[in-house]
Amino acid sequence: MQNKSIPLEADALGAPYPVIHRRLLHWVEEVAALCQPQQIYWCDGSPAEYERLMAAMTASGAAIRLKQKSNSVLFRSHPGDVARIEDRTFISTHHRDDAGPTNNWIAPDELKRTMTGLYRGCMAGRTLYVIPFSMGPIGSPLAKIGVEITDSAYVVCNMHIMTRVGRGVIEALGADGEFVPCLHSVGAPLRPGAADIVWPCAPLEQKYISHFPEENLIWSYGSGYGGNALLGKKCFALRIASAMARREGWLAEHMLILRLISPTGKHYHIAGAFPSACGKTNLAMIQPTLPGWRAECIGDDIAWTHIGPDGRLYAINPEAGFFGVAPGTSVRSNPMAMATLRANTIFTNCALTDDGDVWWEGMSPAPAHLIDWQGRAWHPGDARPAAHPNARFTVPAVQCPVISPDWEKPEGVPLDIFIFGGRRASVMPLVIEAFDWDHGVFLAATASSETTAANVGAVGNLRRDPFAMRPFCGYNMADYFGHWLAMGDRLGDRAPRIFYVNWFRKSAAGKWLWPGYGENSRVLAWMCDRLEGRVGAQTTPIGRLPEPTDLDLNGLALPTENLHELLRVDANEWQAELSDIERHFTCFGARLPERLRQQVINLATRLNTV
Ligand code: OXD
Ligand code: MN
Repeated sequence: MQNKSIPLEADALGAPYPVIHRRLLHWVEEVAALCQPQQIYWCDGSPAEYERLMAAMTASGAAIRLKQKSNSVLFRSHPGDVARIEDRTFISTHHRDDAGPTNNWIAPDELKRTMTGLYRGCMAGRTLYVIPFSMGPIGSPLAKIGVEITDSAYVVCNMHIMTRVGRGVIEALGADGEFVPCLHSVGAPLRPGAADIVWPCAPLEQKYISHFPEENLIWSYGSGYGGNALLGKKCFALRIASAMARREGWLAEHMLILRLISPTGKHYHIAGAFPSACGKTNLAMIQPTLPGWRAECIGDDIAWTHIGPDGRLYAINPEAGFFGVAPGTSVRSNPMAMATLRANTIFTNCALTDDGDVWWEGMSPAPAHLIDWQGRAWHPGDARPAAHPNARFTVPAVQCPVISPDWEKPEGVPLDIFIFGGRRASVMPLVIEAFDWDHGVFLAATASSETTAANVGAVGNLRRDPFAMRPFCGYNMADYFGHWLAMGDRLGDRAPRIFYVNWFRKSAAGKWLWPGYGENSRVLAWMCDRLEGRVGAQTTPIGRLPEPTDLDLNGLALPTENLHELLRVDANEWQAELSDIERHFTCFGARLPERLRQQVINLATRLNTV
């Protein structure tokens, strides 16, 4: 370590670069006094720093170097620390109603008291790392700064990839710039002389992922898993940022951003919200199969959007890397992701091959022997998966072969289309075009999806996941719907067009009806052609759908009955859906915007008049 053991009382707490921000220095001092680390280390974000930390983690056995991928490593987490934990995630506001019915709530005083008790002495024997980071390119008018304190070198290395870390951020902060303090500890103090374990963390009941949106503050304790520990991502860029965005008149969304380029060279910018592990990364890196169409990736998980000087909505990807789900990623499903992962990647909870590479379910036929994600021998046919279903890769976005040359444009890209969706085996057709903005907000507010392994809990249960933001909205979801309606009013006729998709509909025999992946470009092209008024649609009670002949299916051997089923709107199924939507909205009580109540009435009327 370069700036090793530094006494806590040292001026400026041992930062290797000038820090003139008194509030930041005070906060670091305060946290150090509470958490009692052995030393403090200020990150500079340099490749040398990454290499030193990785070398130390490799030497300790926490990281395994991969022989087949340059500068890449595999980590294996504790088996109880593999995913986000929504049950242990809190939005702590003074009034419970301000967190709303979709969030867990504990009053700030009580939560801080409990967590202060946990933080006391929690970094004993460990290093306190200070990570100054920027969400968005440093200096972009849309970027925001955070400082994460953590006792995990794994977190530091992941933050290097996922955000812009270091000295430049401290310079941008100056003496009194705004930053979001993000405090993280794995919650596993080391007694003097005790050996560390490979993946330190705290038991489930001591894990807390806490947000104080009224003071832009994040406290996370007990988990080293990405979504709980890389605090720039879900905690800052979604939960805290969504609350900031409402106050300041913009949107922080769980969305990929892509640029689709038509055969005539016209650019369409599309932002798409899908729940975790529902194919955002695949769509973000889509390779269109439709002749002449091309796509560039701008982001795969988060979009911050602002109304620009021309009245249009502009989006940036605040992240610098991809923290993607590995299982299911293959040369067929996402060749661009596979190419992105060729080097400089942190893999977590993947299986290890005998020749020193990673493997996961869905990548290729299983090798005859592997070491599974828990370090045990594995053979094809074993009952348990070799990689954890939520195994992840962390990789720099710039390595993506189809990253857009404009992905770091400080002012962002102007959005033409919003897509919402989820994973549903039935009921929801392949694509719906909203009648107007309010109807689009209604489609998004009632989005539903089967749960995935990205959260600890049951997989495959259908739940409403409004805007794919249920786990990430930092305030009352009913107010969030209202904010979207208000943004639509401000955007007027410059608002992006809204669509809803479902790539995951199945036949009665349980087979996928739509091939997905690159073929999704056919649906995207229909959307773009709708914008241009070049292609038709049929009006149904639930929105506008393509007629079978409106989709360009040239070269795709799609059975006619599949297409029919993909575009079928079943009146009985939709009556049941309507009742479920009414139940879903009930939990928001009087806070639900009247305009969404009206949408329910409109849908009921349309269903009853067919
Ligand atoms: C993610 C998630 O990691 O949504 O992006 O869980
Ligand atoms: Mn996500």
